[in-house]
Amino acid sequence: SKGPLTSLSVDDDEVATLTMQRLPVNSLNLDLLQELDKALDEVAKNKAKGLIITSASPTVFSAGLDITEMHKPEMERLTAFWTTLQGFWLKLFGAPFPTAAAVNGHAPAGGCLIAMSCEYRAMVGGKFGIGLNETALGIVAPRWFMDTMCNVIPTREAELALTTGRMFSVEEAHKVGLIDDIAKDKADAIEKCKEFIERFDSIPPMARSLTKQKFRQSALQGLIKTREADLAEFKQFCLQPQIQKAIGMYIQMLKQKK
Ligand code: CO8
Repeated sequence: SKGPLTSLSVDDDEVATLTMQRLPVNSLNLDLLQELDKALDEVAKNKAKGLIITSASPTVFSAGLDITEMHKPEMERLTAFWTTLQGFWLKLFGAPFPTAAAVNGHAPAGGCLIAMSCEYRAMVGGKFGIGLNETALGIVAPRWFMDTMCNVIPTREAELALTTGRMFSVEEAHKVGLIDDIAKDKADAIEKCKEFIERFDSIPPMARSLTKQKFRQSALQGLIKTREADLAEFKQFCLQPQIQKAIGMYIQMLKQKK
């Protein structure tokens, strides 16, 4: 009964919009990650001028990784899950075309990672949170999550945010530079993203993209060179009995919240 988990459209100005629609919370399971990854190939192939990522939910951009993928996992699927996340991040963070996130709701953990991997973020004002909260859940974000945050906010702020598992309010995120603009609503967020992308209209694309690559090269290489070890570390961490127990309890907690 699962339809497409994303939709991709391109407007008259050749700006592509990728909408995550795995409701209710766009938690990133293997299937959604695979679709997101394919969508990036599609955008590159169609030579869109830039990409905006947003959500079909009015309150959640993405709840981050689907925790159920990490609970009592089947080994082959767990490997595919993490490998797909790595590959998707490499493609998004290193995308040659301009990327922007219209963050129209909560963006914890993996949701924040997607937003931070883009070059620009407009977040809709409201009682939403954005941040890497892994530490608060007793899990350790991989080095490349940290590098992604350090590309957006100062290292000292990133270290403090990660060690405390801090979720930023929209205003706090704006103040520290984790988001670039606060939008009135989703349409305004998309408009702001489009304005960002169109700033490059008069810049030669090749020079633009090579410049971006140089800024991001060390973070990208950091994962490319350690991909196997990163996967092994993730699997080993995930399978520890006390981590399995913590994940199980967290799933229960989320379910009982209402
Ligand atoms: N994974 C799976 N299911 C989820 C997740 C998730 N991340 N988040 C929410 N759900 C489920 C809930 O259990 C609930 O299910 P059900 O309907 O069966 O009860 C349903 O989605 C709706 O959730 P809520 O009622 O909580 O929805 P709200 O709109 O009230 O709140 C939030 C939305 C704010 C997004 C809230 O759901 C939330 O805080 N979710 C958890 C976010 C989170 O902590 N994510 C961390 C994921 S870990 C990660 O991304 C990086 C891990 C790095 C790995 C490193 C290992 C070494």
